[in-house]
Amino acid sequence: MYTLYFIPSACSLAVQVMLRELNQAFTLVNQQNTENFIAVNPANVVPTLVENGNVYTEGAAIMLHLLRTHPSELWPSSLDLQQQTIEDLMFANASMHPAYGRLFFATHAIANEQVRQLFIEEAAKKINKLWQVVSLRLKQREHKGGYLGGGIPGAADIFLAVYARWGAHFFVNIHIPENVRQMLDSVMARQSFKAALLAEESLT
Ligand SMILES: N[C@@H](CCC(=O)N[C@@H](CS)C(=O)NCC(=O)O)C(=O)O
Repeated sequence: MYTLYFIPSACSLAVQVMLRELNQAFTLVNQQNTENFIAVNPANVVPTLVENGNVYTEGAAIMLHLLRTHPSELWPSSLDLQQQTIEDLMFANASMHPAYGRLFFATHAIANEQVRQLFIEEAAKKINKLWQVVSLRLKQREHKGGYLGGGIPGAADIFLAVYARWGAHFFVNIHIPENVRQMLDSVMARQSFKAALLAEESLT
């Protein structure tokens, strides 16, 4: 059985949604209430997943581990589609996640209000460009279903839905194209996503 350390609304939410999509049992632990969490993950970040004494870190790597350990249509058999799945996952985790991360960084690290807002607006421009890339990828794959992962949300779709929620914390215009908005809304409307949010809430 898995143990997932989380911070409310953080990227760990995506791993919890994936565990639910794959019908895996898990215990949820709020990292903010965990003494000496650094002993579990020296990087002191979530998601951190533990199973049978093995500690798994790095959101994208955790997703790949789950996809390959628990066979489902979310992990395609063809090498080409696996490559696409990995590329989408890395795009979400290594491009979109850090782009949103700059908004949080500015909020915590820049004391001057004007400078902070300028920084946030610049960061939002980059985020908007990345959402355009998602929009293009979705258009190119329209015939396969409404998600990057095809007819069912894949790891990248789930991560993107989690990041998109973060925009509401900032006073800046983040433009999410309509076809992406629809995809994100479908992910958030899934039972797995709603249950994951409720589970976090109950431990917060
Ligand atoms: N490269 C890591 C980054 C994880 C990360 O930044 N997690 C954030 C939440 S989204 C976190 O734990 N922040 C708490 C902190 O930095 O103290 C990954 O992709 O898993």
